[in-house]
Amino acid sequence: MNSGRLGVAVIGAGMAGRSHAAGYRSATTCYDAGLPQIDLVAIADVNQTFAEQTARRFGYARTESSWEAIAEAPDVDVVSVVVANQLHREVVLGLLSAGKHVLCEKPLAPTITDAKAMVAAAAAAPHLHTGVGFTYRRSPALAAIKQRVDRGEMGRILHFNGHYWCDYACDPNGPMSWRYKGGPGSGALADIGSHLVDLAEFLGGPIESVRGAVLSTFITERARPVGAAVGHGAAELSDVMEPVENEDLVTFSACFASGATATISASRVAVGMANALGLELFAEHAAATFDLDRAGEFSYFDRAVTDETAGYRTVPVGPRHPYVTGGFPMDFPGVGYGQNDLFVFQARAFLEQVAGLDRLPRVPSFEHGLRNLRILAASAESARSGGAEVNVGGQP
Ligand code: SOE
Repeated sequence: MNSGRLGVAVIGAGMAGRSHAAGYRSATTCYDAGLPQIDLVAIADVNQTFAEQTARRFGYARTESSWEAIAEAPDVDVVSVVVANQLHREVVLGLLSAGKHVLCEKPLAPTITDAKAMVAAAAAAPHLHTGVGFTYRRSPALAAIKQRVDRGEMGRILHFNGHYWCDYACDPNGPMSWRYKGGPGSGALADIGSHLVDLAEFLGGPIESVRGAVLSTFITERARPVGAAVGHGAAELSDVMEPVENEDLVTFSACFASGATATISASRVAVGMANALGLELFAEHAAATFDLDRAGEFSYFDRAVTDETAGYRTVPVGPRHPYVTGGFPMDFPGVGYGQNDLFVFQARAFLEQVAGLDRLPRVPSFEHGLRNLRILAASAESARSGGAEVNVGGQP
């Protein structure tokens, strides 16, 4: 790496790949100077049409048709891996071997065995930065709630309740894609539940065990698309039906090491809820709630307020809160932001990490990604055993 320059590439030009590509481009303009020169070098995808559309749209210099071409590119230093979960291990290990810094999308891998190999490869290359793309922790509102937890102002955490409800799988005529492949726990639990599990630990600390899990699959087969299916999109369908191998809905409880409890539900069949993430955090002295549909604010209840103004109050996100000052062009209180901004803050944090600046919270490590998978595995195991309590540490 030339210390005065970082070359960036994104492998995968689907929905999330485009978000990473846009994030790196915007990361060069948010916050003050300090980053070295960032060159948007390449977008790689086996589908050259997708790669070219994304490269042109977000200003990347060229396209590649394979991850190997990115690994071999001397002008690439930082790579986002945004392909199907089943490909994460092969691609990430190849990039690390080629000396690239790697930000891998969540979940880290489809299996704990794969994730352990990725953790080992990262540990064997301590000069390279690696991380997992849990973007919701970049929400200024959630980061602000986390600050109050960490300062002890809320007191002992008692209960985290979270939901992440999508409806991308509601349509039985939705095409088969990688999201519907893999064993129990690789569906809604891995795809969207992994975000919620990350937020539960982000706010509540380590989760020790899972119990009462139920995995449900309502649409059991889907038609293979004629062409490529991108993200959650529709596609022309063939007449070949394939079995859905994982869950549409998951609910479970979890026990934090602190003694607190989490109640979690993740669904990809929550009709009408395209991307509804919300949580409530109840503690000894206070409580906080967040709704992604109103991402520019959070609500807060403080037991110390006993006069006639007692009650939940709406806190508009603003310059006092993380990521806002310098991150948004307009940074006054109540400024709105969306999910795409979270990819900007994530990209900025990773670029700063690689550049040795470290002014933003680091991206979660591969070890954290492995831990996240162990909790998902414990949830799937709890479901297999009729809701029995399963220790996270007990996962292989
Ligand atoms: C956030 O972008 C997210 O949860 C993705 O991580 C999932 O893969 C997608 O299915 C829904 O949106």
